[in-house]
Amino acid sequence: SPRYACTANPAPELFNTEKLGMNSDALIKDFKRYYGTHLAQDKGCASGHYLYSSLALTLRDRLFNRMKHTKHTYAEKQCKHAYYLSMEFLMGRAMGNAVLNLGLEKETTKALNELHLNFEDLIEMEHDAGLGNGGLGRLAACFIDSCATLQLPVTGYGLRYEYGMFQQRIENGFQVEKPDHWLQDGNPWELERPEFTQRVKFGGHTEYHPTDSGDMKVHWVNTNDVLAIPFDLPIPGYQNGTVNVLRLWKAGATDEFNLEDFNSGSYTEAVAAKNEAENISMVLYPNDASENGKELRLRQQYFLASASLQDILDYWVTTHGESFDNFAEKNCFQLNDTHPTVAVAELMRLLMDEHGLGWEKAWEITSSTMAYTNHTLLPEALERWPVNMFGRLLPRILEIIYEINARFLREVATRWPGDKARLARMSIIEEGGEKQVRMAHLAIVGSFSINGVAALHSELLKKGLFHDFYELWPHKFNNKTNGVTQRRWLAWCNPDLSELITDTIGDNWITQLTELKKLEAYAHDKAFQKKWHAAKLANKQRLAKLVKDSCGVEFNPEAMFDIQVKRIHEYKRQLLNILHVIHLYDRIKRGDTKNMTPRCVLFGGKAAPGYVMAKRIIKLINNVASTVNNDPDVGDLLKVVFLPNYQVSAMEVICPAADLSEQISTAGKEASGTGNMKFMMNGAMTIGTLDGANIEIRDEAGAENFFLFGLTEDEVTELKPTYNPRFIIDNDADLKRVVNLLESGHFNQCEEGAFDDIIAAFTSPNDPWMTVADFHSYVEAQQRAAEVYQDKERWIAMSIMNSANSGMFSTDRTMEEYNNDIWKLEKINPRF
Ligand code: HBZ
Repeated sequence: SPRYACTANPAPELFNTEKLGMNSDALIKDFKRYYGTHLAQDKGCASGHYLYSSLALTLRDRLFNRMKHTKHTYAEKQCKHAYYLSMEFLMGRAMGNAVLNLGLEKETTKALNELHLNFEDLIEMEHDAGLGNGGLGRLAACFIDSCATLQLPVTGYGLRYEYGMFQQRIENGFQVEKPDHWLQDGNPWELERPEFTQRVKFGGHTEYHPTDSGDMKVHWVNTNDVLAIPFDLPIPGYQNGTVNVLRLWKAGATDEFNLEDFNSGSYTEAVAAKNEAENISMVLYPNDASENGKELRLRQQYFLASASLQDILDYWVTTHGESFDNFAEKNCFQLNDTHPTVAVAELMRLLMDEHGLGWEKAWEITSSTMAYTNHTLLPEALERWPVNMFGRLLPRILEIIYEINARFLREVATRWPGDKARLARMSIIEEGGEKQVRMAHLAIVGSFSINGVAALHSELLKKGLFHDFYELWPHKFNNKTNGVTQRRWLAWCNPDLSELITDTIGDNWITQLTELKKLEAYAHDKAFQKKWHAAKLANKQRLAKLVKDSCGVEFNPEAMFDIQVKRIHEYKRQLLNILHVIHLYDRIKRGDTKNMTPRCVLFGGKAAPGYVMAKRIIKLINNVASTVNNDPDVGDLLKVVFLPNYQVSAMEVICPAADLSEQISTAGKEASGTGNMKFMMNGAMTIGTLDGANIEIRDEAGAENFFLFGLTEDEVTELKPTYNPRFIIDNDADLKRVVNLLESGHFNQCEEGAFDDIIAAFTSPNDPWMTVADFHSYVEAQQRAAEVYQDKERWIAMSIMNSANSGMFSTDRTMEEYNNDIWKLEKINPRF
């Protein structure tokens, strides 16, 4: 638009950005100006929202100045840049993180005190940015935090969903979904950038026109275009002057769209057409493990890939002109699962159709800049798109995918002549029945690096799912064990423990998490143990208050806090946990309570709205909870809650308060897990299977500081053909009583048959999650944990050992590895 063309020639001093004060006086001055002038508030209306906004805007100024400066420094250095393409960034709240990373904690508190305001109250006003489902989305948020702290030139690209992850209410024990209109009060942390708007094509058809040189030029015409409008979010590093960018795209209607319909006089069609365009970034799909194959989802994926790549290529052309010779040396794209993988074909299209490169050159660039991270082995989560739908929506992209596939299959045929079955297995296009595009195969063929997210997971990818590809290209495969950022997940969310740690070993751990190892020396120090325990107790009191406020149940902070929070999925086995709760309840009812450790069991997590079994499991947990909590025989020995609406800000209260972290997936099913790392860092003990990153957690903590149970991945595979859960139940008196209680309808007195489907599922020989197989071993591990908990000193020592050995689970380490092995970026210090 001409409005954004650079025509004026202002005085150079316009571009000298003033440095803003970082003390409480400067903060107060800005706060008052925002509150009184910018937001026009006065003494009549001290609503929390405007107070929150005034502080947010005050902080944002300091972030944006650094963001601008960081960007200029990158441009000046002409450094290599990496782009993290992800359909999800589960950011949570921004305010606390901004204050911590700007180094303004003391000054902000001081400023607010002088204004008779309370920092915690303002923080609670902020709505979570829930632009993700779970682990994969939160991982993206931790990654960009660590990149900024490591001063790596990395930009995140995602979608600015109008509605984030749904809000979960519990009604009569059932999950009810409510829309999450997180933007309704505005978002002070974002900056709209209309001057970088892009145009994304959909539909239409392709035409081939010969050029003067005799080549064919492809025109993708008659398309329905959608505008992509970027919004930038500042991603601050830890007190280092770097502020990177997360650029989120919002969909908008083009002008012609409106004009055409306006001219033909059809007002309603014009509005409807506008909606169709704007719908693309309307809502986050709430499925975390299965694909629903909806066309709107494919639109979202292409919208993200196309807008982001065009943005990056525009920047390249402005800075380097139309030569792409050095492009691959200066750019790298990390694909967060297959969701943005259509980027492989889109980059080919842009390089060939828009920038005139030939196939070979374009492929050389594409296949040396794309890198793919896999997050799951579950077959139902592997993305496939019907070829018909794909061709209708993205005809040019489908042509390119076919050509990529044809060339790829020739390579396979040369390597394994005559192996038809292998060709069919490896093809990007799945034949037989409705033809499908296999997005994982496109990602593998188009990328120079393919990684899993924990050691076991990466091995299983090579052994199973991607074995054929591993045989062809072993050098592409690597592991990058996940992590979490200790800034949010220890320094920010657990101030009492952080202070104790810093007082003891200094504060280097905030950017060098392996420093925590020094705490080992204090594991048996009585005075230190006492302080460690006091911090944990205070955190448990804070969580008890949250539980009381949201569930009406009293948690006794002296009891063991036994916690499982994560998406509700059969493979994660919340069911196994609730069966153990029923077992404890049964023991209490039978009077078998000698030496029983009082426990408070907390569940939290959302079920995909269409996942019937997961929703039933929530109902079962709630029914068991109400039976247990209302039974006078149980008293303080056992309390159970399902905490509604588990989200990032809830985890900030939960993980500092946990004693026992439940990581109990069927071995071989959880790619990594990251909640397990947050709990460990905050001094919780893990009860877990040998799955995902649990294995590495146990290696680091020491086997004696981990409650291990269950079948290994090999044993699961081996047992499968002869698995007989009814036989196991009949031969385990504890489990038999649990199943009898369930079958008797004890937990569904006026809801006949409510749990029949659950019982049928876990008693079936075809139960893929093998809950019954692990029950006995789980109960034993729980009993060990309960016994150790009674030995307070021992438990505290183990808690310290877990925290002390959590050093490798920082995303700082993960990002160093991505950078050393995949991105190869130079660290840039903007010296703000
Ligand atoms: O990614 C998770 C894995 O289950 C977990 O083990 C791992 O730690 C984490 C980070 O690597 N996967 C997800 O969270 N997946 C999704 O949320 C998802 C979202 C949309 C989809 C499919 C999966 O279409």
